[in-house]
Amino acid sequence: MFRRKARMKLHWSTRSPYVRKVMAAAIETGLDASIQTRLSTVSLSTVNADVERDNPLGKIPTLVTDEGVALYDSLVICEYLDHHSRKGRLFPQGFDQRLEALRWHALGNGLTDILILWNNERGRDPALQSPAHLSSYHAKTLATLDALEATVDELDRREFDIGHLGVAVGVGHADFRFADLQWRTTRPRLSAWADRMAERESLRRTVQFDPRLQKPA
Ligand SMILES: N[C@@H](CCC(=O)N[C@@H](CS)C(=O)NCC(=O)O)C(=O)O
Repeated sequence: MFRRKARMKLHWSTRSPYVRKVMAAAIETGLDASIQTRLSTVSLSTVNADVERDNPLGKIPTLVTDEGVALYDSLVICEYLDHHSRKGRLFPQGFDQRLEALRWHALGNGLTDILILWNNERGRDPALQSPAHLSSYHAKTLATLDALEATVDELDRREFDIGHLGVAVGVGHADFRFADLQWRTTRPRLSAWADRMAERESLRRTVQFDPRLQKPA
């Protein structure tokens, strides 16, 4: 059969949780084969000129569509893919359902944001690290994981959407960068839910890895 030529370009890396979310959304929506990934290394303290040409924010993921339009951030890209989907629906149509999905996504994505900031802070020269920032990131991470432990059954009752993806990527990033946190030991419901999510094809095929430290399983 004819295969659609891969024409969309995605600034991508194996380490980024936001990229993971977009690639998982591409798999969920059946559009992954239409995306050409381009390894783009970014950090808060450097500028990647190649990424900046497509996105002045210099962030990944950035998707350049068939028409040459650059899209960011990850949630916008997910909605674009969902709109062109031949398969699932990640963004519910009705307002109430959509708002609920976006709220769950915001919680999971907010967790990801905090973990990224925390990992950046603790990766700085110890003399420059701010104890106040480190302890605030720690406290907010634990509070978010506790809130998810208390409410994940509600999420579990919903049909899979962008909310599940946002939360699964957030807790996945905690596993990836903060194994030392051992968040699972006191949060059995969230841990079991995360394990079930991780079996989903889109999440199985997008497990993060750091090529400097490890090879994919
Ligand atoms: N809100 C953005 C966050 C993207 C983001 O911060 N990506 C990181 C990589 S994981 C990045 O590009 N960092 C470089 C920078 O912030 O300059 C999204 O959802 O796409």
